[in-house]
Amino acid sequence: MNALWVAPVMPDYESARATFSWRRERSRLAGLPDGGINIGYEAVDRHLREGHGDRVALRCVGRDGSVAAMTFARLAAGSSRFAHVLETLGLERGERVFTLLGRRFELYSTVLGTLRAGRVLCPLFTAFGPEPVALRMELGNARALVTTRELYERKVAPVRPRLPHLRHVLLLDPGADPPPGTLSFPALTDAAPDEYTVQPTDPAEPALLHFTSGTTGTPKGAVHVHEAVLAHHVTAAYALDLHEGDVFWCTADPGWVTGMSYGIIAPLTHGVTTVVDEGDFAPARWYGILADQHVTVWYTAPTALRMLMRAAPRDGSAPTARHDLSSLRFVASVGEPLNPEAVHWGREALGLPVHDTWWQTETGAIMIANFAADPVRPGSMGRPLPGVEAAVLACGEDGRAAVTSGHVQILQEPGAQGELALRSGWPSMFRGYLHEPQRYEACFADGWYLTGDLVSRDADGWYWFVGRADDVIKSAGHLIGPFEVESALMEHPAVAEAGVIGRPDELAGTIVKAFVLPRPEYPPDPQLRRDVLAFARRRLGPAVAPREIEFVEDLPHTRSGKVMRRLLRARELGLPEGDVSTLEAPEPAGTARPSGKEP
Ligand code: 6R9
Repeated sequence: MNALWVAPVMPDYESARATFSWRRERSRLAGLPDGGINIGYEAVDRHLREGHGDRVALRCVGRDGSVAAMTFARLAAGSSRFAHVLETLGLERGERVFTLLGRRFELYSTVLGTLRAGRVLCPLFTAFGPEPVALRMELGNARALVTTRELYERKVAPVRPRLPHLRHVLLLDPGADPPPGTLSFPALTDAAPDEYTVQPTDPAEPALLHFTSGTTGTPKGAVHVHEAVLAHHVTAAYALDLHEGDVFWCTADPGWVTGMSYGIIAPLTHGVTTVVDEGDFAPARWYGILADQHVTVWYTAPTALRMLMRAAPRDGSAPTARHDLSSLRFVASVGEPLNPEAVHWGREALGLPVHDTWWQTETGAIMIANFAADPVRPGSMGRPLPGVEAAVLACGEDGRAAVTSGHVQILQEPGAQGELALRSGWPSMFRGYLHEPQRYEACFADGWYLTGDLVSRDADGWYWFVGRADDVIKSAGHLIGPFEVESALMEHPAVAEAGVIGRPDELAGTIVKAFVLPRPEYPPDPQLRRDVLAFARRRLGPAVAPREIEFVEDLPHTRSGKVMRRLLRARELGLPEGDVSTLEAPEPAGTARPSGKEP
């Protein structure tokens, strides 16, 4: 043993920031032998090149509790086969492969095979209904889809006529009588060679497409490029404290950006073991995984923590009394405000503080965090990571950063509230919204990316989340666009118009509530409410559909005809109504508008 060896020590925040440069960090990546950067290569090939193919990449925990370990070598072989399949099927570089899959080994081989082959991957939520699935595949021009038979039959087959460009549907479990127009994933991959050479990849080549929700219009397709992997890798070290030998568990759904950046990419680039839970949330199951898999670093969400808090045993005993959580070293949270109670609970129940991390689909990687080496400040999101420059910008009347002659105003005063902005130019910054260059441009001003979140910064530089500057709803960590929900509701024959808001909820943070103006011929009774709720759930899926519906006699509109969700929300919460100068005169009860859809 080398007597001079010392454990790597996390640098303190100030010195890490002072010496940081993205260009220098690039040496942490392996880089392709023939040039460029490829996410799939960094996640898989580099470990084989470095002689670590026999390390365990994934430990898949089945619904029945069975555990299957996959080495990096097996992951390389599985993803190589899928990369060959894409080429055999004739997919061109840059064309899009969609997944509608839960966490399982084939998800990893599909994602990594797609990235290694230079095709673009777009993950969808399995909790989406047919409507959100179809809309995203239409917008994203999906060429291939990998899913299961059950999900295909329920969510894709009914909308397939809308998807003429969807050439190949690969089913993991086609069965003896496969549905027409589908291919067998196992048959195709079994027949493919298990070695694949990643071609030179331009660091600025598109790699991932993630749909996220805005206030108006269709979902936004955020495009990410291969060099994003540098930010995935570096932030996992700084904000999640990932080190060689760790067992990492990220509970995020693979349809969400967190499930991709930190559920798949970042831990693999570090060569650590990732726990893949194929089952659903249940407190005993989760504690069991933490204990039995000897998880060392755990990345989860406030809603999950609140559910665990609620499930605490009545006798007041800590979960550590039943489950050995002694391997757990680091806990982090993302996606919604982390209430101080959850931080305190973590300290008491798990014996560790919970580190908050803030980021967005658009930022691709963690930007602000209770830095791994720092003591946690409960209630604060933390400070900008090394390589990230943040600011609080003064807002105008509309509640968004005010831009005057192309310039923004940075608020220096501690505690002042404004819009959170990030100096543009980090590697995982999104490079466009699909088909919407203007919407993309509108996110930037004066060299800053405007996040749409309201924050304040204290005298020591810690950031505190205040709320969103727009109407987008965050429920159980997932963004929901009110417009998408309103449009689906209005497809119901009884609905003349709808306005959708987020209502605070103890468990999910926020739930979706819809105010519905029924058509005059439909009496607004409990039966209609149940009917509209069920209709929305079928169309949108449980992740997006409203949980509550209130029938109203009119909805407040702006003079330009948009439903004033802000006012609905203020009324619901008993808040001051604020500026209502653009409010239109109320309509006579029951007057149906021709369409509440925006232009
Ligand atoms: C990764 C992810 C982004 C929005 C973001 C903000 C909210 C995320 C948060 C948080 C308070 C945190 N958000 N992290 N709010 N504290 N630590 O969540 O991406 O789904 O695009 O959502 O989520 O409002 O703007 P995405």
